[in-house]
Amino acid sequence: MAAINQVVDLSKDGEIAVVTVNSPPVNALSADVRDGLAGAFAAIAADSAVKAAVLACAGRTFIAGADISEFGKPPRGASLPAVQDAMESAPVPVIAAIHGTALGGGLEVALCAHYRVSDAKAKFGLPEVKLGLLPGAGGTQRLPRIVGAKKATEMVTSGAQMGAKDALATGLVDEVVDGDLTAGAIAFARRVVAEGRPLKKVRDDASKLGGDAASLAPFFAEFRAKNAKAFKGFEAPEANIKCIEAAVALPFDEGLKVERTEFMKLMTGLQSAAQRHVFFAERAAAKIDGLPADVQPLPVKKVGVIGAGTMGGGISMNFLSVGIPVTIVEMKEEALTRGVGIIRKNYQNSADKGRFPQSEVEARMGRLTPSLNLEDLADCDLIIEAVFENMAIKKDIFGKLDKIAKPGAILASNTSYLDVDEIASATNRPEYVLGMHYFSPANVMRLLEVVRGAKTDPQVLATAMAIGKATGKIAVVAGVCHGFIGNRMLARRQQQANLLMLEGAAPADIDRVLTDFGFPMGPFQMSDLAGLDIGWNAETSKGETVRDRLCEAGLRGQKNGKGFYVYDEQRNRTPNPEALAIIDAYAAEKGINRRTIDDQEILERCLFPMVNEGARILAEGKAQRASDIDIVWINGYGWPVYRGGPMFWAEKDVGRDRIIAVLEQMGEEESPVLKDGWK
Ligand code: TC6
Repeated sequence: MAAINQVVDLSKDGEIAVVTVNSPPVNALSADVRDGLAGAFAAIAADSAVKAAVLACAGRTFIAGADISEFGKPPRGASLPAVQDAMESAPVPVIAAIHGTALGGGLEVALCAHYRVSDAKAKFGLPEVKLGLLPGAGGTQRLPRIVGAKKATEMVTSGAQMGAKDALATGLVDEVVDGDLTAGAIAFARRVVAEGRPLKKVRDDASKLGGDAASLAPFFAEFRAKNAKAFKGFEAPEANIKCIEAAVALPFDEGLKVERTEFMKLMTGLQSAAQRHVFFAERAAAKIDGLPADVQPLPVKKVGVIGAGTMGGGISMNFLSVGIPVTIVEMKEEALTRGVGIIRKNYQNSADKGRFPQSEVEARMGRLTPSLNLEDLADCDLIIEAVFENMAIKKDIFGKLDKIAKPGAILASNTSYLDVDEIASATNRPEYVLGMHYFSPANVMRLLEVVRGAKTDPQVLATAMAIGKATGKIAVVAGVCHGFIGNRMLARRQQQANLLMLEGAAPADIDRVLTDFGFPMGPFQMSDLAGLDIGWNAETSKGETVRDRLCEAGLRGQKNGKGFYVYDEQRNRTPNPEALAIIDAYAAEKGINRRTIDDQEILERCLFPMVNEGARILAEGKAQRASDIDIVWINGYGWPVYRGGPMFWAEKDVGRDRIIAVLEQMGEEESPVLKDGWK
């Protein structure tokens, strides 16, 4: 085997050349890989003994895309189009041998081979839209020429992957190989040569597009309308659709020009920068600062959950769904039966929607052991407490658990605000105690704040992070402080929203400004959804806050159809005049001078203090890195992913100077980290 460079090899099996990319972890198309491929295909073109070439990859996957870490940097090495051209116009047939995931630029390279073969597990996709981009290396022009414009539109706007079976059916691959893939690809290449099959170029065949511009126009219109809600705020889906329209309407090279123009617009825009930031931020979040490299997570084979309410039930489902048995404990039979019933109902709903077969509902429920006895948690490796937010109750439970749980078992609290160190102090094993803060609904929301106590053992922390990942969560490490990362910042937004409301902004306007920004819901819609009376007590209510007065007037939110809004049977909402009158009267009584407040002030006052709080969290070391804060807000609170999270937005969109200026006007002291910046 001859090395073209350190990441690409060229070898020969008789008259068949084999080009192998070996660039861990995912064979991304870095400058070195592009240079290596360019060198290999130049050598192949110059070697008259070569009759066909196979392009394969070593390691876990075929090329998984362009190297995202190179984006935005000065170009280096051979260009991707040059590499693709060298393959497509090679004098001999080129066969791509695909395993793992052929994604983005990886699939676009494979589409320049004359034939494609794969193993049975291979997956294919153009996920650029998730990075705020479009497949800018011909993917929007070549893919529809194989799978049809309709299927291609779905794939490029969702980033969804296609399995080998469908790839074979659509002609995206020519053969699915059993056994050794490279050997199978070489055998395939020999057949192509022996049969004198043509050098098929995807670009030349428009027969599978599935229609022309006129006949497909209704499809595109419908597709846009159907997905308007999902695409709201994002620039990339529309740009992707435009390119597929160009593939249908224009000759190949003209279509490529449209693709290039649209790609460059996205690539130089803020949305893609934000979404690329999120890609790396998600992966960075899994890394724990200061953890010895050799720390291995402890095995978690059985989980205990205390509390069968909404949180406890949702938390249990995460484990049951991935095959881990759960013992769920409640105090009263009735609450236990109700909680278990809700878990079954949720699974049944999923089965009814066709997400998995009925047998899976039974398999998952079969892993659940309901109990009224804490002692039944004695053999659990991880026990998560999800009861009422009350320190005395939690300490009592942890004291008991300490005696019941086996040595080495991890004791976690799902508290959203309370001091995890104080909870740990109720045990003789504080090193085995931490917070695992889930977000409701806990079986759906991806965020998990893992709260590291002062004494939490590194291995225990690593275990909580690993089990979070294994159950499909994005886990972020937080330090002990009131509300941890997410709720601590949310409190600042809520505080400003309440002040704005008293100073004259209508709740519906505050909600509108935040939903226009990209949040799925504003703070007052959220209060109505959660219930205005959460944590409110009729007996002790003294009418001191607007919330007290709304509750005293019988306004409870969505549950009784009236809160800040009134709701009809379809849950359509309109501002509630009764609530507005209560707010007016309250403000008058407090002597607040009400005024008209513009949208910019609403937005800045709601979000800038949050950013400041994020900076304080960083200064105190309660978050490991600014990007972790972004991940918390995107995955737990609906921050729009195309704005990259609050810290990214502050730094790259608004600018820290503007934030500092507004905070100063508001009379709020800025964190020094906000002044100095963060990494
Ligand atoms: C494109 O192709 C555009 C073309 C337009 C033409 C110009 N680049 O996810 P994992 C790193 S856009 C650089 O944990 P898995 C990742 O950061 C691209 N680095 O592994 C991590 O590094 P760390 C279209 C990348 O097995 C490590 O690899 N392609 C890239 O769970 C392991 O990653 C995509 O969007 C990359 N392209 O999943 C595919 N990909 O260890 C994006 C990964 O230092 N990638 N890394 O933290 C994926 O979806 C997944 O990584 C996976 C493997 C399914 C390939």
